[in-house]
Amino acid sequence: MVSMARDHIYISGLRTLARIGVLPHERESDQPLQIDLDLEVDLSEAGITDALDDTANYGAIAEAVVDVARLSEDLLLERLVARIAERVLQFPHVEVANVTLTKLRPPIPEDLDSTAVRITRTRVDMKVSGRHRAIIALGSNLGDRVAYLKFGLDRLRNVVAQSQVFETDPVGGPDDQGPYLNMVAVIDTDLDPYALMRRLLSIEAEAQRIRVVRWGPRTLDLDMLFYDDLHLTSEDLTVPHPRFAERRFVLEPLSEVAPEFCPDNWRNRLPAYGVYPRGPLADLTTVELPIN
Ligand code: A4P
Ligand code: MG
Repeated sequence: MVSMARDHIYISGLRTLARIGVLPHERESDQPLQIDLDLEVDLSEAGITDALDDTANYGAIAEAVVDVARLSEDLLLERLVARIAERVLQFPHVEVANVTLTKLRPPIPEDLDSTAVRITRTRVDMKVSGRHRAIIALGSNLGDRVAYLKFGLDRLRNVVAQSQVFETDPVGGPDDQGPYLNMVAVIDTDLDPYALMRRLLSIEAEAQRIRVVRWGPRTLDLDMLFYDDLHLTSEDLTVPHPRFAERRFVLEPLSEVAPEFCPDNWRNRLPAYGVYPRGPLADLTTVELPIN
């Protein structure tokens, strides 16, 4: 079974002075705090592109977090730590923020080293969601096709709607190609269309690495059908996908999640060929499905 990679960026031992606390003397002078961040970020793209835009910039995050603490007038660590998490989640690519906030010299008589609070917040908790909506077609005709579709959906993240799975006769390509499983997913994303295309290609590359098949058909094909209402034609990317309107294996699942994007009268206009509904992906566990 394919598992989802969770990557981390750590920012440890970030120290600053801040006005925090409920006691009278704590309201009058700053005291030392330590901030430790454990951020979940998808680093697979930056691992390929070597581009700072494809990761979370830890220098900028550290600076922003220290600013939040320095300007604090909060009474409780709980309040300040929540505001720090919120600020961190505003940075692109950060999916989950684990934030520990430590009072290095807590004003209590007992003999102790420090006191700390630790919280975990996600983009969903903070209602920071992608500002764009994209529709992705998934296809697989090699190996454990169900597992590849599940892997693709896992890695796409922020899936807001998904069609059922269709088993479909291959269109074009070599004669001896096996049947495909096809489906369509609607996702929220904060990536621009080019970055999203790079993400799709890197997910495809990861899927192909799972089973070593040389020169074989694809384990996972991810096509960007739509990105908001954008129309774009360039060397690397054409949106809407140039061939979506001619393909029953795309339109059947698309009609379940976004019928408004299907061309008029497509069911009557397109030649009939094998597209067989197989039910929701979550219900499919078989490695290879029969064609009928
Ligand atoms: N590219 C440009 N625009 C896009 C876009 N909107 N979405 C570029 C995805 N890719 C886009 O794609 C080649 C390049 O197209 C990418 O590097 C990207 O920069 P690819 O996926 O490597 O090429 P491909 O998929 O082998 O070729 P093509 O012509 O795109 O094929 P399709 O359209 O993806 O069709 N039969 C059934 N039953 N089910 C299928 O899923 N799929 C195909 C492949 C053929 N027959 C099928 C199925
Ligand atoms: Mg393709």
